[in-house]
Amino acid sequence: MKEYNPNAIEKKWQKIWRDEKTFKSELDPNKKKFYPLVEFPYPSGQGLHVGHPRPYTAIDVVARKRRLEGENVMYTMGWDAFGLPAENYAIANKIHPAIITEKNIDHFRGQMESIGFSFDWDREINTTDPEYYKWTQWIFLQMYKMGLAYKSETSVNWCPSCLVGLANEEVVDGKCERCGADVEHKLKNQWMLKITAYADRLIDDLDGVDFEDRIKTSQINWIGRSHGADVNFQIKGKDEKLTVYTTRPDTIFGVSYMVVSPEHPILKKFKNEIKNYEAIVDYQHKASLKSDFERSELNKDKTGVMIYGLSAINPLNDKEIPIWVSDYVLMGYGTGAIMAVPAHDERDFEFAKKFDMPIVRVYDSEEDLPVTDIEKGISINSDFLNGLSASEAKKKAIAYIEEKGLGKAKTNFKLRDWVFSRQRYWGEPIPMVYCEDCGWVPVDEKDLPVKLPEIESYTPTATGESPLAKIDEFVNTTCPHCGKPAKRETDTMPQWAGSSWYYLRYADPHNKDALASKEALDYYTPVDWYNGGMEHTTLHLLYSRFWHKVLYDIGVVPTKEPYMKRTSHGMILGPDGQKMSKSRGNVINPDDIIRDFGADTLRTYEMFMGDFSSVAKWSDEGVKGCRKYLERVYNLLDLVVDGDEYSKELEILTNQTIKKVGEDYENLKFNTAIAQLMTLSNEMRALGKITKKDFKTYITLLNPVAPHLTEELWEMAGFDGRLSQTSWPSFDKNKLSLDEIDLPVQVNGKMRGKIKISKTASQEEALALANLDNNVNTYIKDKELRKVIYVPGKILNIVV
Ligand code: ANZ
Ligand code: ZN
Repeated sequence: MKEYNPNAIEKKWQKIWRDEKTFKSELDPNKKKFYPLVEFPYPSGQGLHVGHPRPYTAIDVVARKRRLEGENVMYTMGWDAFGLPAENYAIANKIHPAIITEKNIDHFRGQMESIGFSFDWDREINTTDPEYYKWTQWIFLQMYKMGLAYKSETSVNWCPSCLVGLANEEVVDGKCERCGADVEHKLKNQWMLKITAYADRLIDDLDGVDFEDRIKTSQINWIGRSHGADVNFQIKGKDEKLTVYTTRPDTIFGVSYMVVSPEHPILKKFKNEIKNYEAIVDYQHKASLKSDFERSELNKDKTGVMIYGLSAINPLNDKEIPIWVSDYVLMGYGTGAIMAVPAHDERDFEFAKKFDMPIVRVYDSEEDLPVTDIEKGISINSDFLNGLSASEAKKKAIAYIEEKGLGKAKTNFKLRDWVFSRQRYWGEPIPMVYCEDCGWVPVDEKDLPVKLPEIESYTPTATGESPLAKIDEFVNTTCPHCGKPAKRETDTMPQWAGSSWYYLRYADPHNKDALASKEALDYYTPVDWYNGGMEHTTLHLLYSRFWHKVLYDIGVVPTKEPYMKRTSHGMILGPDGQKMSKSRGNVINPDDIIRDFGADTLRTYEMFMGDFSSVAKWSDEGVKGCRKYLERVYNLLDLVVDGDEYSKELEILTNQTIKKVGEDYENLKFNTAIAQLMTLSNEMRALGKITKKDFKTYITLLNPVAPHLTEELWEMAGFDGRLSQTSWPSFDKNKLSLDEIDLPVQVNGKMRGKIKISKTASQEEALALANLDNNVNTYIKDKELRKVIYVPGKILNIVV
């Protein structure tokens, strides 16, 4: 008996796969392609974390299985390498971020190779390579030409510690997602991408893809489409209307006051008419110190100031109502003004309670106020809407408002345009030039890429401008339009840029004339299956779907959607059940697991540790258990005897296992697949000898999870060629369940024993076997059988 030595086996096979290019995929229209994808990592200085291999292994299992099934699998890896950590390290240590990035990439690649992923390394990409970001810039230019990229003076979320503008998505609970500092607001002229122009399609096209429900739901909520109406309220005695956006025009008879946001232009416009203008200015100042998050989700204790000197008229019942200023109404949504219906809106209810405003019910129900559930009650106190359900009333109210010219139906989105400028060095330069005469002019496509210049200091300027602004040779250029001296844009793109289209580049990574050839895109895209973290559902996944649709509209890609299927894995927690972090000291390094137990153990454990889509806690005992299991598999080789058929005793279980493992791998149920394989190996050991065919099938089924060990066993058993080039076993439908049962035998109505017999056996066979059973035999021996009642598969009843 030889000893299982994973370190030697794994290095050996990794070298063979590299030398033989085992996992290379080539465009071949005669073969069915399969394009699985995992999110490419940011190559951080810390190296790979045990969280990374979970999705990579899972999709590697599927990729390896599909290859064995004969599909042309393109499984790839690359580096999303622009970003703040490398730049911050560069600032602190005065080393070019490109140098740090390259070092980190080498480290990551080495670690991944040591886990034995079946990536086609010839397709490796790096978003910081000018040959790559040339195309990121090219896509930006196409968007600019389509009117989807524009400059706008916007209030940006400004992190005073990172000195960088943040996208809304990078602000978590009012704090910078990276460093935790309180985010401030700052006005800046920034490049924006008009993702809102695609909001409807980003929701509607979800119908055509197979994404996990939780992923679809979170995208839909993030985009936040709502249907309602813009309704105009006359300002009393003025030639001016105050327009509100409401999703509940059916509640308009319940309006008891209006509220405008502190930034609403009407305040300045009527400053002379407003009697308490000073108090309002004071309130405006207080509101400016709060974030949107504090003003909305966190806003429990409502504040506000009533406007003296202005009032509004409800267009449906002509009642005069007061107008308030309050910070719970945001300027950036709808029209920045609302009609308040305290009986049926939670926020308005809180406000009305605090300031003692009238509360008028317009839906009849048993519940306490506020009744916000649209299903509850029928309309009351509402004139022509009385008696209707909310959905009927809503339709009727909108029709009425439109007919009378009081407003119009309106769809609104929570989604905002994407702030695309960063005042940082380590990102793709935005390929735009500013000319005094021509304004903003795009760089000629033939002059791409606009490369990042070498610079001395990466520190952003105190004014918040990019470090590139200090490099005269970079900034000063000529206008692509008129040829006069002009200045380059010095902002760079956000980290989300390069990852918005990388899956297209894998199809044809070395192309110099296009982001990928049409032939390659037609063959390989869309991605068949994309797995990634839930935390990327609203950012990366939405951004890349948006870019893809833009490319679809200009005929660059053949499909509307980039990814046909999207799944998400759960996070791996430390052994203490907490999120792994350096400060907690609960971080597990995959290198240590590979050194002590082997890559196949790491892979098996990560697939066995629990339900793939849920969080799972690391367990050292679990790792040891998986290692023991693989040792037992290694020793199965000693049981192998000649034989081209399955052992009779194992035939049913083997067929069941082929079916279950194949289905489970496809459904991300790796833990139950491995449990089934463990059961089969236990049966094999109990039997004491197995045929070559038993063994061959067994190691083929396990191969996607433990590829090195099984490939080695294949070779040791003397099978032909390589396991990775054999084919996936098929099961026999007729051999999935055991035909034999334990048939109860009664003598004179009393249970006397059980016999093992086929469900379809004849009465003669049953009687013969009953005679052979010692216990039954004592009751029927030498007796005359008066009657025999035999129900095949159920019972044998003998009367003597
Ligand atoms: C009257 C009303 C009655 C409302 C009712 C709701 C319930 P969603 O669904 O999120 O789109 N609203 C509109 N603009 C706002 C703003 N700028 N800041 C804060 N709140 C605003 O929400 C739309 C509803 O949010 C609108 O419908 C409006 O209140 C409020 F029983 O109008 B509603
Ligand atoms: Zn010019």
